[in-house]
Amino acid sequence: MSLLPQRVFSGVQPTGNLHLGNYLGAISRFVALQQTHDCIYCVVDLHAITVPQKPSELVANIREVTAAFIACGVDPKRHIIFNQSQVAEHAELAWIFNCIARIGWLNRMTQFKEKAGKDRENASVGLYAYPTLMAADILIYRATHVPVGEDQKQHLELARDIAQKFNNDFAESITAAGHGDAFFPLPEPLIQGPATRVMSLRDGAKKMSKSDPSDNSRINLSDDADTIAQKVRRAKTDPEVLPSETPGLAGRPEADNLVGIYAALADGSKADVLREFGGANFSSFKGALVDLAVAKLGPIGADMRRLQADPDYIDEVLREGSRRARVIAAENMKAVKEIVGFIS
Ligand code: AQP
Repeated sequence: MSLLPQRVFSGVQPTGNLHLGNYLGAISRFVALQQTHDCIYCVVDLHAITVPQKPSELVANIREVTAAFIACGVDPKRHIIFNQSQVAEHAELAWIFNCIARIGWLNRMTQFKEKAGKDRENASVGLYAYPTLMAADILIYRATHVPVGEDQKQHLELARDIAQKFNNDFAESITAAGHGDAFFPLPEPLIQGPATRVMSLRDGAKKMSKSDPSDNSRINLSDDADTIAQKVRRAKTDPEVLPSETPGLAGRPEADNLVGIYAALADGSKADVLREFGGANFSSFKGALVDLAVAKLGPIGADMRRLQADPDYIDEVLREGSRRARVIAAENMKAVKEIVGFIS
């Protein structure tokens, strides 16, 4: 294997309603990894148009995600923040990966099945091919680690399969071009912490999601303190008190979810939370959760609003990040073209 430096890549779709799940499952992890890795964080706008988007809303949503990255603590000077459509190599490599990935592999993707629903014939080709573009997003930087929520695990496995098949199919050419016996690393998912799958506040069996028609199902990063308090107080629970140990959360999805959210916001574990709140009823636990959520998310929301009021600054961050991303992507794309046998 060639020895590649460790590099982190991840992305968030600019599809509006950025929520606590996106923060705890992904963006808060992005922030932590900055201390130990070179990081590239992408606003994946090409993915957003796999379902219809209004152009004016898409522009605002791209700026919202960028503002969220910065407000949560990603440093655009030390690391790279950019939007995907400014680096054409993502789409270029995705085409090559469309020719590597097998239809049978894509047919197994559960996110496509869920998002396309019953009207599958009418879903866009882009929605179906989404995972090959995601593999290209990661591998165009030869990234080694990808922080994501639980729901992206299957897509990451597909990215690894694509990298492996590319390395196998072109093994001779890879070696001849001086890249050792593998050009792409097999990217590792980093699915970490007590809130890798934050559930809806209205239904403990459903993932908290941007597209849930009920705004009460999620805490948006843009919610003010009163709204956060109202949503937490109205969150579905069960009639029991909180258990003192984690096995007591089994079969209690809503309780498990709120305890996981508290643990992640407090930078602790579910066991820590239950040590403190075991035996408490939900009204007192929810009171503590409101205080913690407002203390953590309030400043992020305020900073996002401040940043979004200065679109020129945000656009400059994206331009500069894209310029730096393009340097890495162009070099890797040049090597891929040589490996595949294109003249350039
Ligand atoms: N509920 C969640 N819990 C933990 N992590 C989550 N992520 C999303 N939802 C949760 C993680 O956030 C990152 C960015 O997600 P995305 O913007 O690419 O899109 P998504 O997963 O499709 O987000 P939604 O909210 O679920 O959107 P819709 O409603 O359109 O399906 C990813 O790392 C994801 O794992």
